[in-house]
Parts: sequence; C-alpha cells; structure tokens
Amino acid sequence: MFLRIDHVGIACHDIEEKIAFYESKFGLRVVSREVNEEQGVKEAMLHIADAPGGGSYIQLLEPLGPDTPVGKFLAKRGEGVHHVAFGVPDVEDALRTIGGEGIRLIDERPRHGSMNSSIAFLHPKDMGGVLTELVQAAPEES
Ligand code: MC0
Repeated sequence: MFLRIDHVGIACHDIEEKIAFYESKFGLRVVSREVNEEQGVKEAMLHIADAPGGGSYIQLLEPLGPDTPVGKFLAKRGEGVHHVAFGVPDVEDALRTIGGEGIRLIDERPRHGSMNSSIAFLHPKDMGGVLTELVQAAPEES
C-alpha cells in the first residue's frame, strides 16, 4: 500500500531560519511554499529525491497560532519530528482499507495537502505514537 516515504514533517518556531539551515548545511532546495489555513500551518517542502509515485521531501511546519495542531505540539514537545507521511496510490482506497483494520482515522475523507496532494491523517494513539499521514500526489506529479 505504501509507495514511498513522501515526507517527514518537522515542527519549528521559525520556518525561515530552518529553511536557511537545510539550504546552507545540506544544499536542499525549496520546491513549494504554502499557507494552509485549514491545517493551521505555514509550510515549505524541500526536495530530497524522486521516488515511485511522486517525490520525497522534508516538510517544515510553522504554526499559524498556538491553538493549531502544530502550535499545540510545539508547546508540549518543542521542535522536532511532527509526523511521517507515506505516499499511497489512492488515498480514499487506503482510508477504506486502514479504517477496516480498526485504526482511528482523523480524516474520514481526503483534504487538501502540500503541492495539491490529497492527504489524510491517522491517529498517533493507534500508530505507536507516530502521527501518520497518507499522501496521494497530484496527478501531474505522478
Ligand atoms: C498530538 N499527539 C501527538 C501528536 N500530536 N503524538 C504524536 N505526534 C503528534 N504530532 C498526542 C499528544 O501528545 C496527546 O497525547 C494526544 O495526542 C492528544 O493531543 P492534544 O495535544 O490534546 O491534541 P488533540 O487531541 O486536539 O489533537 C491531536 C491530533 C491533531 C493528532 C488529533 O493534532 C490532528 O488532528 N492532527 C492532524 C492534522 C495536523 O497535524 N495538521 C498539521 C500538519 P497524550 O498522551 O498527552 O494524551 S498539516 C500538513 O502536514 C499538510 C500541510 C501536508 O502535509 O500537506
């Protein structure tokens, strides 16, 4: 079901500072930036590699406010890995299959994600403490 690791989401207080860090230390390149109001984040995708069904990225996440998923995470745990996202061929199919396994779905239906992907989250309490995201890349990227 999982094609690749699509991205690792990293929560940070200052996205510009973290972009500069990854660019200067590792030569990574920002390929997309977006403010996603629904998810309460400002985010940037830094390309790592091309992979089956899409790319593979580091995603930097700065919260739009304290009462957002990333804002609450930063207050509780500080900066660090916020979630792991797996590429899937079809996010609705994946949700049906995973829901049938009794794993709690945060999203019953796909939402808008980075670079026009379709995304859905699985609850960390049913995923060994790891907030897990499913990503279906936008058609032109596949
Ligand atoms: C919270 N918890 C986590 C966690 N966030 N555990 C692992 N990883 C995380 N990222 C744990 C808390 O420590 C707590 O455990 C319990 O879950 C409840 O947390 P809470 O702080 O009370 O918060 P809730 O319950 O209101 O919300 C947690 C939940 C939420 C995961 C349901 O953050 C959510 O819906 N996340 C999905 C959306 C999201 O994260 N969006 C931002 C990225 P204890 O043991 O203390 O009870 S958007 C994105 O990434 C998009 C742009 C994209 O990829 O394209």
